[in-house]
Amino acid sequence: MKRIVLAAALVTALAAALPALAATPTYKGTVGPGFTITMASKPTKAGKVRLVIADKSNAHNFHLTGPGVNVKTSVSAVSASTFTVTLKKGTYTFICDPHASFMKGSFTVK
Ligand SMILES: [Cu+2]
Repeated sequence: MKRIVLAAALVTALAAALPALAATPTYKGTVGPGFTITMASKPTKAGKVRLVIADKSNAHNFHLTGPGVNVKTSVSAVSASTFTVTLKKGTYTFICDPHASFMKGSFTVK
């Protein structure tokens, strides 16, 4: 009987932990192939997020900076990259480094 209670407790603990692991929200960013840089949707809450970046040009990159975060793709490569970052309260900016004056965007985390 004790064993059954223990097993039930373990299942309950796993069931509680799994959704938390699976719940890392994913956000998609795209740069290129033209002179565009976008995020399909933007994070608004602090915490861990997964960024899936499609860098579709060898003339542009996707560079995200903000509190505690500085990740980027290569300018010279066409790539698909995934970054897991922890966002804090503040403003984050994503740019293409060679064309930062006009290829840019931002979002604010509260
Ligand atoms: Cu660019």
